[in-house]
Amino acid sequence: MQKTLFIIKPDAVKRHLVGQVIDRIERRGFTIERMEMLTLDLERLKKHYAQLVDKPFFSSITNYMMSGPAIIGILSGPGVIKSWRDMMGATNPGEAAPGTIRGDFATAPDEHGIQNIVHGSDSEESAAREIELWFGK
Ligand code: DAT
Ligand code: MG
Repeated sequence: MQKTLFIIKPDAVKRHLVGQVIDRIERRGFTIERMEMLTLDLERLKKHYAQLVDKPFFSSITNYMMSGPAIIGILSGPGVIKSWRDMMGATNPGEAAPGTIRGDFATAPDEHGIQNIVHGSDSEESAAREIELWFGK
């Protein structure tokens, strides 16, 4: 059974969208294996987004991701990595299709950068790495 890390980001928590996102997860039939609310820390965010630390917008990502509590957890289900990414939609909300979480709920990028509601691991390797980073072995 495949597993993936998911995050419901601080903008979604502030905008009271947690229930609607979890509703979509459950309707799709994924199992929530772990789930907790916490304010993400810079040290682990640097590891989580290791491929982006050198980008000019990296501080906008960490400011956003630490701007309030987030929901972080583990989903399991057949093909959950790609399936959850499909449900999330494109990274830039302006390009995310209607019917996707980002397409339906995310706000347009502004001077604070991209705020796009949810995270999902992008491969089996990322999923294993991210699950260990946030939840341990
Ligand atoms: P995704 O979250 O779809 O996996 P990613 O891993 O490439 O996308 O990037 C992680 C987050 O960083 C993304 O959700 C929003 C932010 N981000 C990515 N590319 C960006 C860009 N060009 N400008 C501003 N923020 C960006
Ligand atoms: Mg990513």
